[in-house]
Amino acid sequence: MLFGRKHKNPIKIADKGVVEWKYATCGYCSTGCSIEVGLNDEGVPVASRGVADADVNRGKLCVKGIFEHELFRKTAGRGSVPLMRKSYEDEFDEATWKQALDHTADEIKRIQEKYGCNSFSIISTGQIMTEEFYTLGKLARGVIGTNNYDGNTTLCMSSAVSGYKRSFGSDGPPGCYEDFDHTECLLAFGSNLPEQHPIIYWRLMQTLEKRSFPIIVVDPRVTMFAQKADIHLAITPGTDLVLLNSLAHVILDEGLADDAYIQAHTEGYEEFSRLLKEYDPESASKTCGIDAETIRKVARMYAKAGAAMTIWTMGINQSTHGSDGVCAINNLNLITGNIGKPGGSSLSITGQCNAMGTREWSSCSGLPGYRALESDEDRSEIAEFWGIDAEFFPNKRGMFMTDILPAIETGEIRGLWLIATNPMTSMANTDLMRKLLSSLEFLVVQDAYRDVETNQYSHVYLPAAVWAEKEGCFTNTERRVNLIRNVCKPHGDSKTDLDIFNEMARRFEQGNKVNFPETAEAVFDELKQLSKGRMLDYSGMSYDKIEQNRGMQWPCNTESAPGGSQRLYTDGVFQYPGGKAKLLALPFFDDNERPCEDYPFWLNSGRVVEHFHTRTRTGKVGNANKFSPTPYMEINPRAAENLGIKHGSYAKLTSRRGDAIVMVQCTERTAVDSVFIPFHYHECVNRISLGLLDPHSRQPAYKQCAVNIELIEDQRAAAQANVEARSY
Ligand SMILES: Nc1nc2c(c(=O)[nH]1)N[C@H]1C(S)=C(S)[C@@H](COP(=O)(O)OP(=O)(O)OC[C@H]3O[C@@H](n4cnc5c(=O)[nH]c(N)nc54)[C@H](O)[C@@H]3O)O[C@H]1N2
Ligand SMILES: Nc1nc2c(c(=O)[nH]1)N[C@H]1C(S)=C(S)[C@@H](COP(=O)(O)OP(=O)(O)OC[C@H]3O[C@@H](n4cnc5c(=O)[nH]c(N)nc54)[C@H](O)[C@@H]3O)O[C@H]1N2
Ligand code: SF4
Ligand SMILES: [Mo]
Repeated sequence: MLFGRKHKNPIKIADKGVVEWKYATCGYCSTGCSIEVGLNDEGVPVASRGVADADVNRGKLCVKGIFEHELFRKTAGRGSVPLMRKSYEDEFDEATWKQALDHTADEIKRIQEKYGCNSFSIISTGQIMTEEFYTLGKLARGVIGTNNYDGNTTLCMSSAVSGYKRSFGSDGPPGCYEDFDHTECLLAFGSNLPEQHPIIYWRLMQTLEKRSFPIIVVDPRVTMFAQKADIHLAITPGTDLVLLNSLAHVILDEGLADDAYIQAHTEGYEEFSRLLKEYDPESASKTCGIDAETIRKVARMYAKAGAAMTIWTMGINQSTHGSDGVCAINNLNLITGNIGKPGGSSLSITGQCNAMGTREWSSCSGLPGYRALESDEDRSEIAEFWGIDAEFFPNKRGMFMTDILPAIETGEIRGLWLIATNPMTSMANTDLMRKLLSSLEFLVVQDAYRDVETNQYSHVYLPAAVWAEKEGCFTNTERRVNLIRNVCKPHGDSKTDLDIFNEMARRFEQGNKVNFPETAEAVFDELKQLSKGRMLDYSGMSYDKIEQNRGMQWPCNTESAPGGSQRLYTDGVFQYPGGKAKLLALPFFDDNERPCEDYPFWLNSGRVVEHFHTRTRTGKVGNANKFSPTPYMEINPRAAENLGIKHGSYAKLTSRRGDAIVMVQCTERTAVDSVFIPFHYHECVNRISLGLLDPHSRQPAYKQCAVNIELIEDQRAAAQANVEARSY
């Protein structure tokens, strides 16, 4: 047999007939890759490519980005006209935009008049443009006037937001990808970077080719990242806080802390160090499952490195101690002086393409530009800018998404507007979600796809344009604002989210007093004015400059470096009055549902590289869907053998909430007492997940609960049930 390139056919790159490339930013994850979409001579998008001179991705794209142009042509399930019906049990009728918007506005007014302003709720997303977020915020807070307005970022980033605020006095990730080039030690908590942020991982690998430094991955599962790590800490689920406290214990105990930094830039040391005494490695190891010597070793490596950084994702955020976990990471970096310096950072790896944009500008948790509803000054400033009465704003934020949905059951919430989020599949406890959404007096779903599961219960469906059918900005993990140029026109008669918000505003009396600019660029100019002089200063940016620089990092004024600022807190001055960061004493309480006799396995859930979330998009793109079209579970071969379950067969999982059928994949990636299921499939893991809430961030602990696993006798029926569970 012959091997080697010499004997193979040369690789041929198909000529797609591209005559023009248009600049955009990828619409899936928060890495923020610059992408170009190629149009043929008929103006049809036929190819995608990474932008070579973009600092983020340097010409690369992952498996999702490289097929992104297919979104425009794979239109199965896309919404092309508005739909309406009296009850979710009826069939939909097609409607004009005027009918659908008039009816929606009437229902909002009716519900607000009858039950009070806050009984109508709005839940949005991390996946529309910043300009759209800002406009929606203006509409929700300044015109409709409901305080029960939040986003799906509560399922995703709210622990990071809350943790940053508690430690530093403000949200805002302080570091950047370039920190990899300077760091001497990288600690990663609950992040599967190679699959979920493939291009950030590739940046890391590029650095490692030139210079070696230790990578320590903390994850109960042997992920691709764990396999690449120098040290993998297979932690007991839900106990990261204990490990973090213990690392800090060793650093203080062995005199490895940066005392000068602590003295100059932090407060709260006394109480913090007092609590840490309880977290000696021997005691901690009993809870977190990492042996004492390893804890000491990692603590020493981290503290002795010239610069060390921590990254984390959902393994920390989606936990009953998510916010505390983030603060503990910040504690670790404050006591070692690793904030705001090259290679020294607490860098939360963000989730959705514009999860940052919503934090900055949507007004979900406050007012635009990291302003707070709780501040008299901020309320007056925004009221004056929008031309409304400051009294119109509440002086405290309302409910989080995870409290809004249960409040349907108590009658506190009567009507709901869902924008680009699919809680029927993404929230824990599917049965409860079905009951809640089906009992609303009025549900309006605004989504690019009409086959999105939440639409089963809507009264009105508003078809939205997707990604580069629109124009606007996304902010990525490293605070880089990047641009999406309009590549092609919206599908069918769908409208951009910006147009939908603007049209809705006109249907309210107050909406005609407030200015709602029509183009994304004009909205950008408006929010830019509001950013001037603030931490998230955009004032040095413009669409053209953003495109030229392939994204610009805030803070960015006219005097900043060409691409903006790489890091925050370089001067050690934090956002709390007085400028000091807080070292927080964070006791650990074990409040998870744990495996027991009836439900002997830990259930962990997350993602795989080829799919994005609830698959409304990647489920339609053949090159993404073909890798894992079927709901499946990773289980350790020894556990499977004990249960008499074979690789490739179907098994039934049961929890206190419900049951689910999955295909069995035997792999050593999971420990004998735990299983892992990707959450991308409807009627799957969230039928059984629990999602206890973090007390500070109200984020669900999707990653921990207890389940039982059974062999299914009738495999044929199970296969059928499994097929039915995939809606595409
Ligand atoms: N391909 C793809 N990429 C994506 C997405 C997608 O859907 N598909 N979604 C984007 C979004 S919105 C997000 S939020 C990110 C999520 O990105 P990640 O957080 O990296 O992805 P997950 O798979 O949800 O979870 C990460 C890891 O947390 C681990 N974990 C579970 N319990 C614990 C624990 O107690 N402690 C620790 N330390 N770890 C634990 C899991 O085993 C898992 O490997 O990905 C983004 N990128
Ligand atoms: N068990 C378990 N559950 C989880 C998680 C987990 O790890 N485990 N992770 C959680 C996390 S981190 C997240 S972020 C959530 C995600 O949960 P969701 O936000 O519910 O999931 P998506 O499928 O991304 O939903 C986004 C919707 O927006 C639509 N859309 C896309 N672009 C546009 C647009 O431009 N305009 C409009 N109007 N619509 C658009 C899509 O078609 C899709 O229906 O899931 C959470 N749920
Ligand atoms: S890494 Fe994220 S932003 Fe980059 S191409 Fe892949 S999905 Fe898109
Ligand atoms: Mo997320």
